[in-house]
Amino acid sequence: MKKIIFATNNKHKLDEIRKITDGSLQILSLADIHCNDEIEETGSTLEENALLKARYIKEKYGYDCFADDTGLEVEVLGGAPGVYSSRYAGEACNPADNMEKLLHALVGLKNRNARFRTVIALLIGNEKHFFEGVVNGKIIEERRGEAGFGYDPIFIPDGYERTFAELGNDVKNQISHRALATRRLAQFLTGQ
Ligand code: ITT
Repeated sequence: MKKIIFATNNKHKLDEIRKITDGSLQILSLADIHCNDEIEETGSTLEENALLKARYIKEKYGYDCFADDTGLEVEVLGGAPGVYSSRYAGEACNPADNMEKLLHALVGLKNRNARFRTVIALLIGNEKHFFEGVVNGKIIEERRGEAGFGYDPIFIPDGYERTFAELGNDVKNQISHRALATRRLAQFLTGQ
């Protein structure tokens, strides 16, 4: 069976792709290859960061590898927080701080358009491929819902009335930016 590394230790992301590829690939995490290195995300785009992580593993261990990065891009803020989504309110901030900063930046603004964008970089053999998943939606004015993580309580995907945090993980995992990008990757890998 084809063996490939997913440069993450996020169990939720691993479970998701294992479910989508349905046992047709052997997908190993960083923990599975005993890699405890902190791979710094120093790029200025999602593409750069995803590639940086995948390249680190490919160069150090020689395995085919893929990695992802995700950001929330708000139209009226020119795409911010984007690649800086996890540390929008500062290095030591938490999701509540990030949401508060974003809600504050949008006070009184009519244009609440935003999108979640996931980019996956795959290094396989001598080839490099990118896969993208996008979900368009709106930032509401206050937090709603408990499920999910990050900015989920303030984001309503287009076509829905509830936030990702209210919709819950089952619905979110069907329609999310990460699920879309992951399905594109899985299609490519299982078709090879
Ligand atoms: P890694 O260890 O895999 O890098 P991470 O927490 O950095 O995990 P991402 O790069 O995927 O996660 O995402 C960066 C930030 O974007 C994340 O910390 C959240 O604030 C936000 N984010 C990403 N995906 C999200 C989602 O599905 N819902 C809400 N917020 C999300």
